[in-house]
Amino acid sequence: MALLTPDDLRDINKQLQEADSIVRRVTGLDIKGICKTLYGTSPNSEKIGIVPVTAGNGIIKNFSASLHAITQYFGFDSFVTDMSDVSGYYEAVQSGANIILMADDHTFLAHNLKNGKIANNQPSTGIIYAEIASRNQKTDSKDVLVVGLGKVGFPGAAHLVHKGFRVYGYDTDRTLLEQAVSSLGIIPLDIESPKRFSTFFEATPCANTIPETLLSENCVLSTPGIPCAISEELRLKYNVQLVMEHLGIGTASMLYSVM
Ligand code: NAD
Ligand code: 2YH
Repeated sequence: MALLTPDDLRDINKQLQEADSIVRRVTGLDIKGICKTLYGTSPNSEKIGIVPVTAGNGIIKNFSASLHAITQYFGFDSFVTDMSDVSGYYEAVQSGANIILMADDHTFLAHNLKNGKIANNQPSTGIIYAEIASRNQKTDSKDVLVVGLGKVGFPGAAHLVHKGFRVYGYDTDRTLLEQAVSSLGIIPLDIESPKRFSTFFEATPCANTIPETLLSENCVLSTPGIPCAISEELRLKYNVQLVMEHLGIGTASMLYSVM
């Protein structure tokens, strides 16, 4: 699993502001508005405890600080514990946290201690990026292409199917693609006879996963995938409306889903 790097998290406030502005342009709602309509929840004085975790590859410089900045950006009361791991968890609860945010190399979770709800970053991220794609205001087409059907992509594809979209899918892993076709009823993308899409949801850890032959002018690409699915050259050539941010949108989705 790809780990975030301190570089991915540089200027997180600027990344969030830019993401908010493009999400507004594409959907007519800001990130908070998307979360509210998606989950039907709103913050209600929750206090968030962010616990650094040293397991596996250890602390990622800027990770906890970025979660702090993200939670503050979305208007939550939050703090980072001085201690890490189990001691940090104890400190968070003792200091009055109702929601715990913590991540190791495999799982990034939000756990609401008041109502017991728990969220995993991967499906939460997939669902919100898919929701943003589904709200592309520039098209009436119900066709959407999902590239990458892993732990983020599959739940996003399922969300789009559930919302009534005609979902085309592609994954280099044939088994995952076949599973998505049989369990969700998505249409496997025919690489031999490409079709142009106005809406894309991409969730892979690879660059250049969307070839030029699929792009249409002013299309929306909603992607949590790192690195970016298209080159800067293609983005400019097709005026692609790119929603891509490294941590905040997925974290907001987790938090609103556990309220
Ligand atoms: P995953 O490994 O579970 O799934 C990735 C899928 O992409 C795999 O099924 C793989 O076969 C497929 N794939 C790889 N190359 C491909 C290609 N060229 N064309 C089509 N499919 C291809 O990973 P994941 O947990 O779903 O994460 C996906 C990406 O999302 C990663 O880059 C991860 O770092 C990123 N991510 C970002 C955020 C965020 O907030 N921005 C949150 C979670 C994950
Ligand atoms: O970045 C990650 C993993 N890819 C899991 C997230 C799922 N998308 N984990 C962050 C690890 C943070 C570290 N343990 C810390 O600083 O607390």
